[in-house]
Amino acid sequence: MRKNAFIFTMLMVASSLSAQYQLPKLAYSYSALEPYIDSATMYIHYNNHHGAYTKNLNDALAKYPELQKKPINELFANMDQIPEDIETSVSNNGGGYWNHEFFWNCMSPSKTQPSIALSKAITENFGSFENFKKEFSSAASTVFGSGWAWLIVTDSGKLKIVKTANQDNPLMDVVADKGTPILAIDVWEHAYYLKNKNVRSAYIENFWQVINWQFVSEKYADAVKK
Ligand code: MN3
Repeated sequence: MRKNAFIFTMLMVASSLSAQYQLPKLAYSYSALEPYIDSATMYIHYNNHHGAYTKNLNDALAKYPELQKKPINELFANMDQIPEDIETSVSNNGGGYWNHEFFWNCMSPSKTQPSIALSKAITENFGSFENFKKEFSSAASTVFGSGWAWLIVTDSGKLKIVKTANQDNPLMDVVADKGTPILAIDVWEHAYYLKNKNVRSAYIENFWQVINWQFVSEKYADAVKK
């Protein structure tokens, strides 16, 4: 593992010299979310999966310096302006790059609580926190195949639970339910198969134990300010 990690790091350093996007640092160790999220899954998910999305995004954009310079949110908001030959790569790898950084930030080994403003919004939109938990878990368990479940703030400032396929996200203008993400769960099998095998519901239940409510509350505050 150590030798591989070293080689991987050197490869990332080499490829990042001319590249805009770099694998963002994790705020906690691979084992920090144990026993809810296991360290083997964290290691592979972060280094291999997130690492590959980052590298492939840079490779796709290498041909188009003008796109390389744009903030990724701008690319997501104007997917029809992406050249056809890299359109799929930008949604898969650009999405994979952004979604995973967001997802790591949605989790924390520290116990946190939703802010008063977010708690109030959850009760207003979903009736109760328990009901919100039920609806979010149900969305996450019913994503067919690979994808994500999200809690977003819509343009009208409402909270909404939505799902996306593959690495699409609610910032992309091509998805059905657009908005500002404030919470996400990755329900690709690579996110849970090592620990939970085919039992996605066990993984979802564990996710509730590690949600970084401080981060989610900050995202909520930013989104309603807009
Ligand atoms: Mn993933």
